[in-house]
Amino acid sequence: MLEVIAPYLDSKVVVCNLGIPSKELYALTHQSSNFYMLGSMGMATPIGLGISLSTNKEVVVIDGDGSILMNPGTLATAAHLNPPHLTIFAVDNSSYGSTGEQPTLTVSCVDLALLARGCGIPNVMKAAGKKQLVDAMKGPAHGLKFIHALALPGNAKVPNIPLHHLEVKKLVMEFIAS
Ligand SMILES: Cc1ncc(C[n+]2csc(CCOP(=O)(O)OP(=O)(O)O)c2C)c(N)n1
Repeated sequence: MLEVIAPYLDSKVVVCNLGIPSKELYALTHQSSNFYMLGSMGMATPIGLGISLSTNKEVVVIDGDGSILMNPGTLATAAHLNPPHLTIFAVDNSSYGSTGEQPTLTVSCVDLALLARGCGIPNVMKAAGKKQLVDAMKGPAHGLKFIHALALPGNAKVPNIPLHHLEVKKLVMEFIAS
């Protein structure tokens, strides 16, 4: 799935969920503005929100269903603060993919798009398949966006990221300040 949206991440600050998604993003399309989350499950969207409130640059958060469900109140905070250049791309593979594909509650009772709408996020899109994912990434140009991206469970085989976390932080901060 990330390979479909990779062309739309160019020159944006990208805050990526921990585990396999970050490794996949690094392997696909590394850039100095990619913040690869390490360890802090549930913190990709809060960190992306904080960054988007302090810069005019476009910010994309790549989050996961398990992580969002750990910290769902952040969606309400994002809606309330309503930063104009933030996209939350929620990869919903209905599982904690990075730790062995244990099912999350999106299998049974939670619809992340409805959750985002209920929290007050103005632009909420559900996307499955290449065309819908691309359309969702392309527009609308302005305003807080939440893309509920439906994915099948299963991980790409990707190596570890050969960067120290402090180096990652430094590069992202330099990009934001540039
Ligand atoms: C507080 C905390 N609990 C558990 C973990 C272990 N952990 C790391 S990634 C992950 C799964 C994340 O699932 P999801 O957000 O759905 O993303 P996916 O891996 O499926 O892409 C878990 C449970 C952690 N890092 N921190």
